[in-house]
Amino acid sequence: MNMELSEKIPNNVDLSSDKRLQRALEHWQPSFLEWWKEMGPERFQANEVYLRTAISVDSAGWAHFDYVRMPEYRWGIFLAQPEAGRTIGFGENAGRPVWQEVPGEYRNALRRLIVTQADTEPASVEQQRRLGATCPSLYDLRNLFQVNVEEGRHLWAMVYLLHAYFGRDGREEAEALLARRSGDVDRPRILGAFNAPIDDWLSFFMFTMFTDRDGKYQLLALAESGFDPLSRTTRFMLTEEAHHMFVGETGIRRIVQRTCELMKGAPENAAPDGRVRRQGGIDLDTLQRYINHWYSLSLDLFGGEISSNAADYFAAGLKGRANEKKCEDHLALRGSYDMPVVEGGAFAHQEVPLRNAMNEILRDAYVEDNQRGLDIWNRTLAERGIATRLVLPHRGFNRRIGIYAGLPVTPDGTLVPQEEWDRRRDGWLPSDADRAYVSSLMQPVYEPGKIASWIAPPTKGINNQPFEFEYVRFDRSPGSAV
Ligand code: BYC
Repeated sequence: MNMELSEKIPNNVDLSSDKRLQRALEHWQPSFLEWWKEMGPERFQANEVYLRTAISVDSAGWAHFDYVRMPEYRWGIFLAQPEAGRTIGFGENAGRPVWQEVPGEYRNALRRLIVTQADTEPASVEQQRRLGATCPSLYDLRNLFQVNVEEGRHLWAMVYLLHAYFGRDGREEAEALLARRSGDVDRPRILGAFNAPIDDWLSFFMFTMFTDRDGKYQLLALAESGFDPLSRTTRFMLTEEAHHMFVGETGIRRIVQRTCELMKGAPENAAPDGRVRRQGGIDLDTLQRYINHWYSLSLDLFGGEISSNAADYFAAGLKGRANEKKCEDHLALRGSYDMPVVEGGAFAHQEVPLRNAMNEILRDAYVEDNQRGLDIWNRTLAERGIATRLVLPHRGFNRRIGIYAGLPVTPDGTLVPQEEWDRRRDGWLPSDADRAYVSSLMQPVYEPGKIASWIAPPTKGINNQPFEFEYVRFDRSPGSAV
């Protein structure tokens, strides 16, 4: 499987042997670039950015680092190596050879899964397009752009599948992916969490921690797919996704570290918030409210707890569990899922057939993974002698999708009267005042080696470069714009 890196569209799918497909994608490419220039990062398209680019799909070192102007990034089509003799791993078709073409009876379901996944990629770039104006350091600015170009590449990955396997309606879907806009009333992005702008860096780090992690779990489930091209493309996407969560997890950890420094000397957590804010930091209460918001929003992205769609996807062998190989019963016909449901105003238990609980099983793995991140942040607090701990709110808190949607559940999982929930809301979720405060902190720092007041520098830089490295080059001549 050669990497064709010098081609107009870099790829490892031997694109030049299929002239029709190559032409169709070369036709889509200028539309993509137009979209990128219109909806991609504002202002920084001409700057050279120290980015990594895929040069091989092997697990050992696929990344090549160099200065690139974003519109010249080598977006391409890269699939993980095929596994010889791979068979479908779960559902009614388990044990049969994987599909190399779309099976007719699953065409609509597969297209829908691919389009939903694809739609999130450009949506996130659109949401984040203004963040460059307020970056806390050049290191962070570079990480933002790395995330953005890779989301662009993930769009390419899905568009390749649509073009190569879904004929005319695939091509139409690919066009539509460039026509929808995050937050647009008439043509919004498909999933809720991808329609609100991300205008401050605290939200960006929360997004890359919690929302990108949903991406990880959806990709893990699709990597199990019996449709082999989908499995192979998502497997490679996962290698890129890891950096996005690193950005979120370490970003928040650095904020926690800075907050601890500002709390130093405060009697054990005694009303430290005023003190932290007075020094230009982000207090732990505010951090907790942002966690509550972004975590609950991201939980919604897994779909309903009890879902016949998910059961159908599983039965067909299209979308599995994360790491299906480690599960015992690949038919998922035995046993049931003990689902906490709300009945008559109180929590009760319902036995749900396993296949109908697939969204929830995936969400379970996601929750556990998030907890590992919180444990790391809490270690930072403990090591610095701070007694407060950051926590994940209850799954029923602040939900808009699924069986808990709209229920007045508190972060600790108590059902309270709606008016009480409304009254206490600003203690649990970012208030207008919180947002205004966080927004007031967002002053850009573009000098190498400098950093904003509310976040600590990273312990090491990118690709063994120091923090002081010029990760984004500016024309510093007098009179030049950024
Ligand atoms: N918002 O059975 P249900 C990422 C709809 S993120 C709006 O509960 P299902 C990334 C649903 O369409 C990962 N609508 O749900 C992260 C259905 O509509 P119909 C993206 C929603 O179908 C950061 C109805 O409710 N990947 O990669 O089992 C940066 C009932 O459906 C929502 C994927 O999403 C919602 N949140 O599951 C960049 C993977 N949830 O049929 C990138 C592909 C549900 O009544 N998608 N609905 O009209 C899927 O696997 C599934 O479509 C979902 C929903 C998990 C999203």
